[in-house]
Amino acid sequence: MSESVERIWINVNLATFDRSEAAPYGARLNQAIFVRGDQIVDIKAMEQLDNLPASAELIDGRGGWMTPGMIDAHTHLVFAGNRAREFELRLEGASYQQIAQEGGGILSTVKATRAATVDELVELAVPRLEALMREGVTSVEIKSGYGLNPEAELNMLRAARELGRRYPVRVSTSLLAAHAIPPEYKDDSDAYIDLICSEIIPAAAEEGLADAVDVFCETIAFSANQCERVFKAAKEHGLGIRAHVEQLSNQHGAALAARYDAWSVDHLEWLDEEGVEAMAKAGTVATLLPGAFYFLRETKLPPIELLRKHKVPMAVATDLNPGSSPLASLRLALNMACTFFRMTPEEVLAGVTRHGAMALGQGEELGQIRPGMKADLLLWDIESPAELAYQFGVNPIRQRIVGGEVANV
Ligand code: DI6
Ligand code: FE
Repeated sequence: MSESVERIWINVNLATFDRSEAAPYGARLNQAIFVRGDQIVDIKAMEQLDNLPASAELIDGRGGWMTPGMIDAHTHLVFAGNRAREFELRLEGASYQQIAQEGGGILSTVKATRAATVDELVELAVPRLEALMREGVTSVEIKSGYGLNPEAELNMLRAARELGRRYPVRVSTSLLAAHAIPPEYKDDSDAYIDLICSEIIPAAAEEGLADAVDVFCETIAFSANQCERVFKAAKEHGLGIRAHVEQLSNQHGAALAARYDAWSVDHLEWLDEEGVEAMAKAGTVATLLPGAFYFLRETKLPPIELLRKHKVPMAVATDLNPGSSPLASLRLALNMACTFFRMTPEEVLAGVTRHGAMALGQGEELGQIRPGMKADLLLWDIESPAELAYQFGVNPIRQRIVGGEVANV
């Protein structure tokens, strides 16, 4: 397809999520949207349309709603094995932390993932990725973190990159080597951090496999000091920074990551106001993960009011992973963020568009409908945008558009 192809969607209502639009959802009713190549080039009200370029392809939206493509800014969708047995154990009374401490949990997924080839990892991830795409995901972040040695960590990222080449979806990758302490370093987690900083990060950067690094800052994983070393190494290699923080306890990881200009800090149930202030100052996004909150039956709520008070942008993501959030539906995550966290439909939808893009360091190109942005768009058979957060289990998507091309799944 040549760069100059122009497509015009007419008769669409736009939920632009453009901050300069005053209406809720940045809504503009009855519009035409002009796309050239992979970019949005113009938006006009239908009544202001005069003669349209004869060469353009016209697509009639028939009064449907268009939103930016949905961005799932936190997933672990590349992995092998499954944790159904652990689910049974938890239902018999074991806790997530207990299972982790006894060598189950993340480490059982590590065993299966290390044994898989890159091709196998890709094949296993396909149904998860397709499920997300079918519901409107056009960008997805994928983490490593079940390899925990140089070869297996890089293989996970290779699988993630391969998924992005095979499918019409933008894949952004995070190196999460600091996810759990590997069995080989059971008694010397500092030596594993050395390995991450001196070998794994440089190799991932060299091969262009990682857009960012991620860490799990938690009593059952890595200390704030250890995470800081990873952030320093990431900075030296020009990688973005994100972090799992304040999920099960308050280790003050959010404030630390914000000091390193993190794009996003995620989970945040135990976040305090000091952390929120640090995030506001740094422009770090709060990525909320209601799937993990639900599946681990957490009761401590993330401090939504404080995040609102300090105007911290909030993203919402699935955290799709085998242990704490086996959730391959961003639409259901939207609903959960409303029901559990009392976020509004407008907030959660901004969380998978404008703020999801910011959480990936891509806020200048993705997540809003306005000229200059990439034409990643969804056309929905709905009467109001709130329906996308209200209902789940039905899929009112009519068209999925990535980089200006219709790419239905
Ligand atoms: N927090 C989580 O909820 C996931 N990782 C993390 O750092 C859990 C991953 C797993 O249990 O496999
Ligand atoms: Fe996660």
